[in-house]
Amino acid sequence: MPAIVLIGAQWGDEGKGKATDLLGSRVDYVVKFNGGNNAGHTVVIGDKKYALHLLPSGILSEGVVPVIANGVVVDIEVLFQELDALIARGVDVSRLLVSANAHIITHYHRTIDKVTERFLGKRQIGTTGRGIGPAYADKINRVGIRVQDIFDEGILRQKVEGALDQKNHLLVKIYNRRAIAADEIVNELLGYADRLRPLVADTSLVLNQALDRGETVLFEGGQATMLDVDHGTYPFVTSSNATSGGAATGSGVAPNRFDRVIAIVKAYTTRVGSGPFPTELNDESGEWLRARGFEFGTTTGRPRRTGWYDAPIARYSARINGVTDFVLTKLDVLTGLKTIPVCVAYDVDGVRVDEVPVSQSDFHHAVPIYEELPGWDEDITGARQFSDLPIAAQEYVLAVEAMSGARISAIGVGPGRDEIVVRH
Ligand code: 2SA
Ligand code: GDP
Ligand code: MG
Repeated sequence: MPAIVLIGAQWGDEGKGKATDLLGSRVDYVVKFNGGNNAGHTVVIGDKKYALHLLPSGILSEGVVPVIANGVVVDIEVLFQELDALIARGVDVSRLLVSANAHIITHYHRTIDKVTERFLGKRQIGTTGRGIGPAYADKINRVGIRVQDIFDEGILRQKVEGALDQKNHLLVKIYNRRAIAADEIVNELLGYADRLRPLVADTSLVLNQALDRGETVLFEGGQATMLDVDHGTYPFVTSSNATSGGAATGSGVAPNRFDRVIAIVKAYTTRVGSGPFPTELNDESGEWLRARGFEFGTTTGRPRRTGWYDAPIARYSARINGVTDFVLTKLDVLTGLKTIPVCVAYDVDGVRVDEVPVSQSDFHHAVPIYEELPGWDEDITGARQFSDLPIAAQEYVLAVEAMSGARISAIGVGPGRDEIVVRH
């Protein structure tokens, strides 16, 4: 399995960090190809808990080369803070590589993210406020600053001045904020150059050469399918391609080199931020799921919205991403329910719809059609084989698998590194 893509099937926080960490011992490179420090991946190793934002989860695996590829937006201050925090905990971070083509999140991107959200009022996206959208907007507008620009003061100054021409007009005239001086940004970025220089590489070349040697590369998606800027619930999405196609454009590794696409899917559904969510529960069941699953943002601490499993979303993910395997996580959270509702289709204005509707307004008012599956009471956190699971839990997995469009190859039964059932 030389090139594996691992992505989120729903709205994020499915447990991608744990799944990446699990595969870590068997891979040579772990590549982050989209997003930035809006991601929040929790990895639990023994009694230690790590929350990673910008760094790929593979940084915790000995011998793995973690790579921040060209598709990522990098807040360099955050990068060094995260590295320092790991160094203080004894993690070896010396192998990290950062693409020379990755774009940089600056102070003005963070400011614009926050003020735009405030001005949107009721229509706000519920962003993480990390400057992600404005940094990608600059990339597409061709006024972005790339990692390589930091090593050429003349170019850097020119680019920052160009970007600020537009931004300052917006900040001062529209948002009533103070103008940002180019010098302030240039000096801050130049201050990072010496520490950053040894990490910077042509990561597309490095990764393709590794694949040529038969080494294994894992591409770890940030956010998830339903937050993808093209395939998610636009405009309530992040600003990058979190689907498997993003692994190719975001890394410079061609699509025909990918062997497997693993989608992480939670045994129920959560979402942070605004936007449609058909199976959302605004009652005690939703509270129960949030408390049992500890559903609070890893980056912002925000309570996550919660709801039942949505099979049309899983099927949509299987299709958009070319999923070869699902990892079904957090099955243990459902223990104790008498019956478990699973959404099998939607009712849209009195018509049964089996797929995620292409019309956003249809999706907004889609009403889930549920099938009730029997629950179980037994503690399943000690299960390691499929046959260790109670029959009702086995049947839940098989029923969900039959509706979701790809094989469920592993099942999460707890947050710990070893709390997993692998199906052979
Ligand atoms: P942004 O900041 O521009 O990417 O926000 C746009 C939308 O994308 C959602 N988004 C996320 N959803 C779930 N998890 C994310 N990461 C953190 C976590 C979130 C946190 O792992 O818990 O801590 O709050 C993540 N990142 C972005 C976001 O909610 C907006 O809906
Ligand atoms: P990511 O963004 O997809 O990496 O997911 P997060 O780390 O933001 O959120 C997933 C949360 O679920 C983390 O707190 C994990 O430790 C936890 N987790 C992962 N898999 C399981 C599981 O199978 N069972 C339980 N109970 N927790 C899990
Ligand atoms: Mg997360």
